[in-house]
Amino acid sequence: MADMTTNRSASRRQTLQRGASAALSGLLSGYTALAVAELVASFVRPQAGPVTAVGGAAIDRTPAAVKDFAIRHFGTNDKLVLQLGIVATLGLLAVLLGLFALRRRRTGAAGVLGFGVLGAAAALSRPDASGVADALPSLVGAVAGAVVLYVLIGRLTRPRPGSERAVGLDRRGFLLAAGATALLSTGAGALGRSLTGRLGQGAVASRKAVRLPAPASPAAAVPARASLRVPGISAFTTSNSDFYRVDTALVVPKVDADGWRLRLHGKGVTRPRTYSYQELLSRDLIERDVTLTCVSNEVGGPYVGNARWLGVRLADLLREVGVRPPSRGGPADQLVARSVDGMTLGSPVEDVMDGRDAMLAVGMNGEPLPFEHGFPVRMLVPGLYGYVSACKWIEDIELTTFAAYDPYWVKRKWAPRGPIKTQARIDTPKPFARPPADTTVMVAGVAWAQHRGISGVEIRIDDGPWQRADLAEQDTVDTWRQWSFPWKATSGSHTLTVRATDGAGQLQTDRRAQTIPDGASGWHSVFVTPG
Ligand SMILES: Nc1nc2c(c(=O)[nH]1)N[C@H]1C(S)=C(S)[C@@H](COP(=O)(O)O)O[C@H]1N2
Ligand SMILES: [Mo]
Repeated sequence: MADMTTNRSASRRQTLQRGASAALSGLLSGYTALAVAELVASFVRPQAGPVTAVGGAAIDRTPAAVKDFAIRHFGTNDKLVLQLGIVATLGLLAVLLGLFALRRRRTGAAGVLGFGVLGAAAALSRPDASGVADALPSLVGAVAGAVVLYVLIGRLTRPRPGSERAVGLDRRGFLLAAGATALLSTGAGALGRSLTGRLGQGAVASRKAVRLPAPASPAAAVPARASLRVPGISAFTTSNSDFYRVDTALVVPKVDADGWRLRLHGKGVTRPRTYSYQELLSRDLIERDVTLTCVSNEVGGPYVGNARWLGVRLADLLREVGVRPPSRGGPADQLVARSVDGMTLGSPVEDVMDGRDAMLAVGMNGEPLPFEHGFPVRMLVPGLYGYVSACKWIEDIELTTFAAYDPYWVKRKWAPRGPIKTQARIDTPKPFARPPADTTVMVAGVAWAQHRGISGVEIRIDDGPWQRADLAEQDTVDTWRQWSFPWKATSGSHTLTVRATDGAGQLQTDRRAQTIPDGASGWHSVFVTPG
């Protein structure tokens, strides 16, 4: 009796061990597949790796509302969250495949190959896919993963030497094989990573070598009184490291400026041509302060920043190649910019050529563009949200019509035209702050209505009357404007609300709108409890 119990618990322990080992085999198979894929991708194209390709495909297929939610809640971490989600999902699937392979070894291994085919399909479907070679990382990785699963599961089901049982657990053999797999895969992954890192070095060197010329048309110094000395207010000029980043790129494109070309062509372009980076640098450059805003910025949100940009006036280039705006009879009303990663953004030709400082920017706050912000060249159109104007890593400009072509975001239900809505934001005090009561609390923030300017900001305490805030000096109509309001804070809970009036005298609407399809509107409020 006692003997039977021991036997039963021993066999249960062995079943558990086999299950755990099978799960581990599945994980190691997935790990090997990804590591080998990473190594192969370093030869093909880093972006062709399965996690990046599947992630990119997922981003493109994410409904606008979900994407908006992700940007809002994870901010610039949205991509990290996505990639971790993909890896966690793959891990789970790998464990299941491992357990399944214990019963059906061949079919389990074939399952790994199946996932490889899916990864390859995702890679080939990317807009920046370079050709069939993009399928290789997923396929080769999957073959390696399938072999690993087949061999490891074999160790679990092979007759144990000296055992009477038909199948048993060759523990030593399994652990040796598993250890070797882990080691080799880690080596392959690390090698892939370092090779990929080296790939970007040409681009890094080309950026280091850039000497930005002095602008032919410099910006005036930022007026000293454009910056208020209030603790907690946004800096008037946003540093490059603090500048928000919004894009769909899971891997930041590292473009070598020396090989970079910009093609300019399309409807009404009588002399299509291509520009090199040096050709752009040797032209007359303009330097301008411009505040950039994302259409996904909620009321009170962080996706807005102000920088000093250096670049080529885009309207000049367009005129040189024969483009006329629609108001002068030009046949194209939409300018579609395309980036090296296949993003497309469309701007109204009329806006670009109406005299505002639309530019192809090469410099940001005195430096060549950072890679994250579009090196070597990006577009900027003051007054338009980023998604219809601010193409980073630009390589192609095509003149077309709004009727003929929907760019990336428009295909995903965002509005074809995106002029920036007037907004004001309270930077300080922060929501739920508890400043000392019966003191003067400085309420302060920024307001923006690019290309129209800000002529007034008002504050309301609870349901009280609107009161004028003090405005800092305006830099230009294309920049945000700081404001402050000394508030005699009384104890209790209070809601502070802000609203702005643009340069044309138009009061900011209180109508609440979500970010989709053409930008959030409504007044920003902050709830505080002095005490
Ligand atoms: N190539 C590329 N350019 C892009 C995007 C993108 O996803 N890819 N996003 C646009 C959007 S929505 C915005 S708001 C701005 C943000 O620019 P920033 O990241 O430099 O702040 O870039 C624009 N240019
Ligand atoms: Mo955006």
